[in-house]
Amino acid sequence: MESPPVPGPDTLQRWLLDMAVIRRVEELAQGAYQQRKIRGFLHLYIGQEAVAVGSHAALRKDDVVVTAYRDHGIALARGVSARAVMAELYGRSTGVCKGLGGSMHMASAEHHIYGGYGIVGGHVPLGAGAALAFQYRGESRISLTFFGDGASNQGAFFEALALAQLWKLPAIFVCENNRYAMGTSVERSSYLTDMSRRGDGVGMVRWQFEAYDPVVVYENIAKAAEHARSGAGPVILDAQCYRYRGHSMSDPGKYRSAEEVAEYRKRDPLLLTADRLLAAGVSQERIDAILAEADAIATESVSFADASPEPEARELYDHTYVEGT
Ligand SMILES: Cc1ncc(C[n+]2csc(CCOP(=O)(O)OP(=O)(O)O)c2C)c(N)n1
Ligand SMILES: [Mg+2]
Repeated sequence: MESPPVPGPDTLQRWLLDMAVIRRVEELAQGAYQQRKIRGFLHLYIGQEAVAVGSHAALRKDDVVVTAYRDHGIALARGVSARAVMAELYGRSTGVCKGLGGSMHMASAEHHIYGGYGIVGGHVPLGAGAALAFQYRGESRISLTFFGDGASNQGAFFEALALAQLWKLPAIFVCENNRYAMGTSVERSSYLTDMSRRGDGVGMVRWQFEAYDPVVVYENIAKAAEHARSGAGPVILDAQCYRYRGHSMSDPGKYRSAEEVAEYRKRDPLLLTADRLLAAGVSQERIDAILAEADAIATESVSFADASPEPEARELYDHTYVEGT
């Protein structure tokens, strides 16, 4: 397989902006949660931004992405606006799911992100199903399903792999291996910690890579996408990453040390991308301007969400089934 073209400084600046928007949206969402403006669950993506942005860059617009509940960053990377994500977190009618989905259920047919699911591992068959639809209809689209290291021990996940490989579905399965499932480290839950090896049992093409730098993510997902799109069958990847914040807002994070988090922060996706830009001759002033732009986009999304109306009670049963069929 040929290597994809290395992204130039303009592309890298866009990726830095996209990752910085994700981070600021998450930081501001955390603040809004503490003010009780956002209720329910809130699982932040901070630290994993390179996975979402690098993957999106390697996909076509109409490829389908499916993920679990740590989904805000992935929706943003797919092109859902900061406004629509923040308003969804606030439960407002201007949200991407009209305020009825909330944090764990970001979905947009227009952006080809098919959720956002709370049942760990339960969504992996949906990614295989989307790929089956593409194969059945003779389309050259692929699906990319994200899941966690914790989900890699779940039954539905294994069943999806078995059928995907048997039918050579145009699917990529990407484990966002952020080292923890709630408070349980991957070493405590799994004998094999490279989750791509879950594919060995069914004979699936697989590999592991470090997913802190969006360029590296892009290169790996592009190779997997080329393989899946060619009709050669699915690919399973283990993307090594890290989340800086707790599992959800109620997690004090006592199962890991501050030193460990600090160690991973040295591989921060925004930092690595800024370093790449500096090395390419882009000025620190320009990088600061990108970060300021991200802050403005995220801040404005909060004002938008705050000013948006709540859905009406009568909408409770709407938007569940396809209408007019
Ligand atoms: C079937 C099922 N079992 C348990 C839970 C409770 N639960 C929610 S998140 C989670 C951890 C999953 O960790 P991982 O797959 O690594 O994803 P991450 O949170 O790290 O993104 C668990 C056990 C659930 N939601 N669904
Ligand atoms: Mg995890």
